[in-house]
Parts: sequence; structure tokens; C-alpha cells
Amino acid sequence: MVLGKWLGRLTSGLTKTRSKLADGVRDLFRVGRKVDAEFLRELEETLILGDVGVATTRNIVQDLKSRYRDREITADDDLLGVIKNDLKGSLGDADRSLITNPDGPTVCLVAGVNGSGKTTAVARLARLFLDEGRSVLLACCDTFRAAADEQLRIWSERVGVDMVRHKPGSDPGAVAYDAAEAAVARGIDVLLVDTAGRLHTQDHLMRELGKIRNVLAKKIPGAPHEVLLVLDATTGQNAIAQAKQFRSCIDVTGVFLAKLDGTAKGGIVLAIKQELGIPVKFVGIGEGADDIAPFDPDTFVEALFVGGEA
Ligand SMILES: Nc1nc2c(ncn2[C@@H]2O[C@H](COP(=O)(O)OP(=O)(O)OP(=O)(O)O)[C@@H](O)[C@H]2O)c(=O)[nH]1
Ligand SMILES: [Mg+2]
Repeated sequence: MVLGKWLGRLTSGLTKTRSKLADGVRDLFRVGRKVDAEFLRELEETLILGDVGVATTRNIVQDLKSRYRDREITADDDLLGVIKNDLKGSLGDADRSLITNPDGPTVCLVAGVNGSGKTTAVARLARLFLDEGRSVLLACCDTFRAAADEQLRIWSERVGVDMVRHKPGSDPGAVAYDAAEAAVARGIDVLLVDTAGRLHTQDHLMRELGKIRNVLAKKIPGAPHEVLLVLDATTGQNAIAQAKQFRSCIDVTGVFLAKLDGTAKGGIVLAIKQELGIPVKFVGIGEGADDIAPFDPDTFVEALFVGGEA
């Protein structure tokens, strides 16, 4: 499914990645070269430099090589189209829709390391769900950082949703409890739970995350239905290492890849799929409330290569 609505936004959000990855690939094809060893080496280099990841790069290069050798494709074919299809195929057809709770509020817990973009993600998800006609409530379970609740409050006003907050320094589990209760009482569709930034090595903070999860589960069966890990795309391969560590502490159901607009490392989307197998569900492509797009492989690859064919 190509989400035409998102193509424009993604296209501008992927400007930096396009200049490094897609333009590099396109330039290779433009010179009308044979698919020989030198060409394949350059393609491999371009994909790896574009943060696509070693395994995915190898698969794509190998596929092109063997199909060329078997004369399934020739130099006259639309080789860029072949690569684009390979990239789309590498991203797979995982279900990327929000996991919803048919019997009450859908609870979406948002976690990640410090500064990855969690609070901004919460605000943008709220805007997205409101636009879809769902009612939304925010929970500020970041009671750790002073001013975190104020930051979320400003967003909640901007987006036009209510939030549940306690005083800074209070127990985030208690906020989760009150927020879950309020979500049920008000018949809310989606409860978005913002949390403090943490590293997997901070045992007490990881336990705290587990406690928030348990409190939510006690109040709303099956909650949190979605655990979104927010990764900062500008950190490239580091984001993948972080995700592996987080996943060992909490069940992650999806990735929110923030700051795609600020990096040429957008190829990381492919490496996430290959190395984590967790679906990227949303991408952040700017600092505004509307700078979000549901992730769709076709739209992503099309947006990446926008600007003419080889
Ligand atoms: N360019 C760009 N900036 C972003 C994006 N998402 C977040 N940011 C910026 O990244 C910075 C950190 O964002 P926050 O949402 O506060 O991050 P956080 O994970 O909640 O941070 P802590 O709560 O301190 O751990 C802010 O300056 C945001 O404006 C994005 O998609 N693109
Ligand atoms: Mg925050």
C-alpha cells in the first residue's frame, strides 16, 4: 500500500538520506555500466555507507549478481527498479498498525534513552490519532526530570489533549495508575504514556519501567498493548545496539524512529529490520506536531528515490 498522503512529508524528511544513499545508488546506474565485479563493489560500498547494514547489503548485492548472471535481468532493464523492489522486500510485510485493545483503552507505552525523542513522539502520536478520530489521553510518567511534565503540558495544549500528571519526583507508577483509571472512566481510545529516558544499565530505572507496565496491566487487561521504543536515527548503528539492550529488559512491539530528517543515516531502517526484527511503526521527520508518518516500506523507498529514474 502506498500512502500517497505521506509521500510529500517523507520526501522532504529524507532529504539528507537521499543525498547520501539514494543519489549514490542512482549515480551508479546513470553511467550505464555493466553489472560487473567493480560495479557490485561500488554498490555494496554505497549501501553500507548509507547505513543499510551489512547483511541487507549483501543480500541485495547477491540478488542482483545472481539474477544478472542467470540473465533474469540485463543492463537494459530498470536496474534501479530492481534495487527498489529489493529494498522494499527487505523491509518485509510486518503488520505496522497500532496494536489496539478492542475492549477498552489502547495503552501505548513510550520508552527509550535520554533525549531520543520520546516526549515529542508522544505529542505527534496524539495528533495522528486525534486526526484519525480517536480520543487520546496523555500520562506523564517522567517524574524524574524536572520540567518534563511542563514540556508535556505545553505539547498537550498545543495538540489539544488532556494529560495526567503528578508532582516532579513522585512515583511514576502512581501516575500510570491514575491515568489508566481516568482512561477507562472517560472511555478514552488511546492512552499514551511518556516515560523518563533511561539506559538498560540503570537497573532501578529499568525496574521502574517494569513497575509502570505492571500497574497498567492491572488496571487495563493486556496493557500496555503497544510498547514503542523511540530510537534517534542520527545515532545510526548505536540505535540498534540500544534497541537490543532495551529488548532484553522489556517486550518492545514497535519502533518509533525519530529525527530521520536530521540525518543521512535513514538506511538504518533496513538495518533495524534485519538485526532486530521489530517493525518500525512510525517515523519522526521534524520537530513539529505534524512531523510524523506511519511507516510503510513502499512509501519510504519511493520517497527515498524521488527525483527521477536512472
Ligand atoms: N529534527 C528532529 N528533531 C526531533 C525529532 N524528534 C525529537 N526531536 C528533538 O529532539 C530533542 C529531544 O526530544 P524529546 O522529545 O524531548 O526527547 P525525550 O526522549 O523525551 O528526552 P528525555 O525525556 O529528556 O529523555 C528535542 O529538541 C526535539 O525537538 C524529529 O523527528 N526530528
Ligand atoms: Mg521526554
